Amino acid sequence: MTIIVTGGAGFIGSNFIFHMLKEHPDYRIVCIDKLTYAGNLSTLKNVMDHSNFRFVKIDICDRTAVYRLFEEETPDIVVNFAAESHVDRSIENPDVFLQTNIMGTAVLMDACRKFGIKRYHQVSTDEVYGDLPLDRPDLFFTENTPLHTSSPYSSSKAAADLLVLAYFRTYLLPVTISRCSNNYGPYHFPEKLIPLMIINALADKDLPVYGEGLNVRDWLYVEDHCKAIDLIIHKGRVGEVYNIGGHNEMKNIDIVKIICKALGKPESLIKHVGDRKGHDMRYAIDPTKIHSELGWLPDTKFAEGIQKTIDWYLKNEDWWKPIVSGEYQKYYEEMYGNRT
Ligand code: NAD
Ligand code: TDX
Repeated sequence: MTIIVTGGAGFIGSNFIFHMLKEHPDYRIVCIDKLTYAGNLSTLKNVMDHSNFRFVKIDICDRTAVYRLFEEETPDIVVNFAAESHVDRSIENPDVFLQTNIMGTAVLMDACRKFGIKRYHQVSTDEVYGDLPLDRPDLFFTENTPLHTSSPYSSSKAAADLLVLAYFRTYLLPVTISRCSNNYGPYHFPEKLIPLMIINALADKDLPVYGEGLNVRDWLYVEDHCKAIDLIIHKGRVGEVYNIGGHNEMKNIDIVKIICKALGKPESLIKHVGDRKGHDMRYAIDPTKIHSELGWLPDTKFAEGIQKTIDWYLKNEDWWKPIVSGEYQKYYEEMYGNRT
């Protein structure tokens, strides 16, 4: 079995590669990644020499390079994690989101049609459903919730999802889609809420909470997401969408306070800053389908997962220090410098 994993030098893709090499030692895993600012080869250093692993630097929008690789590798399965993934960046510059998230998905699926494939899996997000009101805790996203996006990022992911379903219906491409809630864990790029707060708190820097911090996200430990995708590509029904989430809704401000407490830092570091444009209020997944059809349930409780994550950042400064010292400084200054 050969699996192409796109975006495997990023946060979730790399965790998925580690999971698959451990759980399926006889599978060949081929990672393709453009190595954008979010892709980091040092993340993959422990598997680079693994006999069943290959890394190739490819942009998924580069049709010639993608076709050449498919011809060489004749993959059985493709799992597409590659994407521009940060909502704030999509608000500043939507263009690259449309290119990678939509056109890149089309190129990959065209390659799947041309060379044949057992399964194409699209890693999508709960953000395609838009948001839920804070005063209706009884409401959850199901797979039948209409797509109703807020940001250029979520719109590009929703467009890709529709394209994937169109390739299933029109060309009978054997596809599946998963829509997961917010992930956290090791190798999470420090532009995202949890790693940003851990790293700023460690340096006694301001902790920039957007608006009042009352927005709710439904957090899932990354390993549980990887297990769910492993199940879907083996046992999921083609043409189906599976929501992934563990009923772990939390307000942003509470997450930041938990991080302060765990690191012994004062809450006075918290600084309320200007809100994100079009900021989604609440995400909450109903995971009934994946639980009842595939038997998936998350294994890691938030209290355990956040401690493991904090410990990982404490022990792995050599991974994140080079990231936050380079281009990231410029990004941080532009994104947060004038945010009042
Ligand atoms: P990430 O930004 O950490 O990693 C993205 C990876 O894709 C990077 O390695 C980057 O170099 C690569 N990439 C970007 N453009 C590329 C291109 N044109 N060609 C090849 N590679 C390219 O993202 P992540 O958080 O690991 O998210 C992975 C996937 O999961 C995305 O599709 C995202 O939409 C989805 N998702 C993320 C979350 C979350 O909480 N992080 C939740 C649900 C779904
Ligand atoms: O500095 C910050 N301050 C802050 O208050 C940052 C970076 C974020 N926030 C808030 C915005 C959100 O309400 O925290 C919440 C989480 O923000 P992000 O970490 O940027 O994640 P989110 O926008 O929820 O999107 C994430 O989950 C769904 C991923 O980045 C997406 O790729 C995924 O699809």
